[in-house]
Amino acid sequence: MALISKSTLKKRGLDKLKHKANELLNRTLDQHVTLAVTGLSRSGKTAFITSLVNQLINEGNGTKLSFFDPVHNGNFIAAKRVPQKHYHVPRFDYDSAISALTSEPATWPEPTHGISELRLAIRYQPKNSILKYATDMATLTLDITDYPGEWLLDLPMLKQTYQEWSQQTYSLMTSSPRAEYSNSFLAKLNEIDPFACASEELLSELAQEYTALLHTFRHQLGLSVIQPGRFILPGDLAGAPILEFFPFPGLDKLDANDYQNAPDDSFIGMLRSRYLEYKEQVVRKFYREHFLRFDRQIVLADCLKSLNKGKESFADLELAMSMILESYNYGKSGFFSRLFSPKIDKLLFGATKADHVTPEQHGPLVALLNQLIHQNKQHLNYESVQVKTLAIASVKATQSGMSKHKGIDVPVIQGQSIGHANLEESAGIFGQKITVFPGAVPSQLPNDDYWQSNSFNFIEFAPLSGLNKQQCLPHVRMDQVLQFLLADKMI
Ligand SMILES: Nc1nc2c(ncn2[C@@H]2O[C@H](COP(=O)(O)OP(=O)(O)OP(=O)(O)O)[C@@H](O)[C@H]2O)c(=O)[nH]1
Ligand SMILES: [Mg+2]
Repeated sequence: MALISKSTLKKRGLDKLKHKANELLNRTLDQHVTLAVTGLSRSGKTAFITSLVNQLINEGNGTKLSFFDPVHNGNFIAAKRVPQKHYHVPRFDYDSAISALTSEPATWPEPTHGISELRLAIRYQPKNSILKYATDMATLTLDITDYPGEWLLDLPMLKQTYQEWSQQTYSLMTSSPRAEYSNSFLAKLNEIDPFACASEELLSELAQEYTALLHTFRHQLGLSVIQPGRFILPGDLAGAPILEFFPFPGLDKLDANDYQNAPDDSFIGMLRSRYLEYKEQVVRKFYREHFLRFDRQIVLADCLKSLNKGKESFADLELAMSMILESYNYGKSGFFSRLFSPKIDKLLFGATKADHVTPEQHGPLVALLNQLIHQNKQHLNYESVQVKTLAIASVKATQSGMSKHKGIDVPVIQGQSIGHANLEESAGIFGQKITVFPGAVPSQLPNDDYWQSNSFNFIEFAPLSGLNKQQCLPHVRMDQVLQFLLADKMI
């Protein structure tokens, strides 16, 4: 048996001690950010997270993150996926999304329907902070959560009684463009005696009809104000009786005492108690279990699709944005601060799919999104939440250039069409490589004159072909997104 000298033993002991000290140091020095990504359905959340992860894990492989200081200054080392923190939350399916985008032919990732999570460990070399004296490699743990913006639309319900919510929803359902679709449902409700003993079967049937209407508002009319948000994106609550209620007309005309004393098994009693239960078990629970954990938030908005759908769709997006922003409006006097105390310190608004318009339209697109969030944004600034707005394309699907039209140079984009946002106009352009000037984005909230004299030619494009998993996806301003959301944690 070989003898180990005293000095070797001493050295081993010292190494062990050093390793332990380093480990301890790293544990205390390591940074952590919980980043939440939200936006209404189809706003581009999955594409965004996929691109963000792809840019970070492939850094160095043809990456173009010039505006992200850790990369620009050379202190970014590497990023990798690591097991997520919360095992009860579904995993964000990066592999399927990146496989779709890099397959031949390339396709967009499938729609998702609830909350999901992914964790990245980002290694970097501290250069400026106090960390540089202690260690030459630190880790930023980034937890990313994807959740539907529709869930934020429910927040205002927390301060409404069932009666108030019914009245507000009823007035939406009896105005254009919802009225035409809601008439027959509302006529059925008018036939019901609110104090009669409730039939669970009928309640469930009517709730399904109401849910179908919400789907029509969202997908056919392109509207954004959908309440309750879980009805169209139920997650694991699909089919649960807590999602079986709906607004009831004429509650303001009932005798207040009769309404208050309506028994729990009456029609109105049952609707009311499910509404209260929904607020407690679904809305409040989401804020308590998830929202309060978030450090930073990006809200994605597809302004172009709403512009393309027309005046009513755009007005509805405006209303939805103001409802969503209530969740961030938690200054000292805000309604939200009385319920919860969130800790978000940076809030980014992204106008997505900016590659659908020519580059000189990005300025107006940002200006337009700024207008949409204007009032709230000022309030948030005042309350020291740092806010920024950017026009981005998570996965750039077009090339931009110039083309001659009647002897004049016009900016154009080129890509492979997968259809037109207005379905009836899709025929004939499917799968074709097309070159278009899709239209000018108004930099102000559009007025009636705009809607009469302008049209927007928004075409959906397939992802570019020939993309590779080990390379960075083409993008617009994802580096600026990373700079705003992460750079200050990596100095
Ligand atoms: N051209 C272009 N299209 C995009 C981009 N991001 C998203 N899209 C389009 O928008 C669609 C929806 O994107 P997703 O990322 O699935 O949106 P989502 O918000 O996750 O949608 P849900 O999961 O249904 O809520 C895609 O299928 C693409 O057609 C982008 O950067 N550029
Ligand atoms: Mg999704």
